[in-house]
Amino acid sequence: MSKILEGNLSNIPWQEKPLNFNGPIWRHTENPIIGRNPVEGVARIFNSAVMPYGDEFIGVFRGETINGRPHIYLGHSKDAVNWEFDKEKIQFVDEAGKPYQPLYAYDPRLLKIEDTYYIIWCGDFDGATIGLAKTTDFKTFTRLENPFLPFNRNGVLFPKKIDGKYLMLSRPSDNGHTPFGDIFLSKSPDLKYWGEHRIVMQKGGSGWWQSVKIGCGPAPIETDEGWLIFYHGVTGTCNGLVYSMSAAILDKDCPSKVLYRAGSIMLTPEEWYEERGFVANVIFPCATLADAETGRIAIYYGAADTYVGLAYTTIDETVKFIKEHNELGSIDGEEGRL
Ligand code: BMA
Repeated sequence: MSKILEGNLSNIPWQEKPLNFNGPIWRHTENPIIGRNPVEGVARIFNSAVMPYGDEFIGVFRGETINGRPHIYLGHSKDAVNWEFDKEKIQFVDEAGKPYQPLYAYDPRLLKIEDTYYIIWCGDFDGATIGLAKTTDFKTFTRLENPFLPFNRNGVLFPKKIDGKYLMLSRPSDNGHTPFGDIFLSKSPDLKYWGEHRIVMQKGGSGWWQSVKIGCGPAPIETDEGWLIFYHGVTGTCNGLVYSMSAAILDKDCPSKVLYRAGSIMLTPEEWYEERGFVANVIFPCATLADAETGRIAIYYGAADTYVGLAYTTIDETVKFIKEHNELGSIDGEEGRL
């Protein structure tokens, strides 16, 4: 039996694994939970992140506006399944309180470190890179310095400092649809100056599903095995890229070291809302809600760059799958300093 170390969340969405279903992750039966045209002026919501907030839930949502640019919208929910969205995108300010709006912002992640919530996204800085903002009340959103130079995507902060430092996973990339990409770790004493960069894991492996690139998904979950990360892996076909999801466990104290990594897919596009949409064949996880007491994990993922899907697993199912399919790449088990 494996354990999630923190956070009892008895009210997260949950459905039991269907009988005769063999996979480690099963879909919510009423998927997609967010359909097309969810808000006036927003054509699609996908690749989004949610968190508990008080007795309810809050989320930051990638809203693709009707002129094609993505921005981040705030959403509220009592049950984390049915969501209501603000009509206006989130308005960011700088540390002096002046408006400081990203030109675009996509694939947000959301997490809490100590008493502060952080939103991380991919935005413009003369090219795509990671944007970062903080809030304590979900009313004022203060943008911080951009952590990295372009080009970078899939920035994900750890929910806890290690040895007094903030940690961020990211995926250095290019100015297009990036035909490469590995996951790196960087550290910061203050969320402003980033360094001590390490490589965590590379694309590839004996399977082909993660042969083009990989990128971290939801914020890491602290477990008694180490840090559990769900991540996307991308393969190339003659009809374009296919995004699937799997998971790995990183060392508790030195998370650039991979302890176990599934060499096979946990969830891949199979349903109509994953195979059909603005970009077909995409499963792109950005958030989880986890309950330490029961070990239940609800996973939120973007489907076909068009919808939000919800899926379920447990810490035991996930750890068992990772260990049974364990396949470490050549540098995975190292600290990654090279
Ligand atoms: C990636 C990102 C994601 C998107 C995916 C599939 O490069 O832009 O936002 O879901 O491509 O189109």
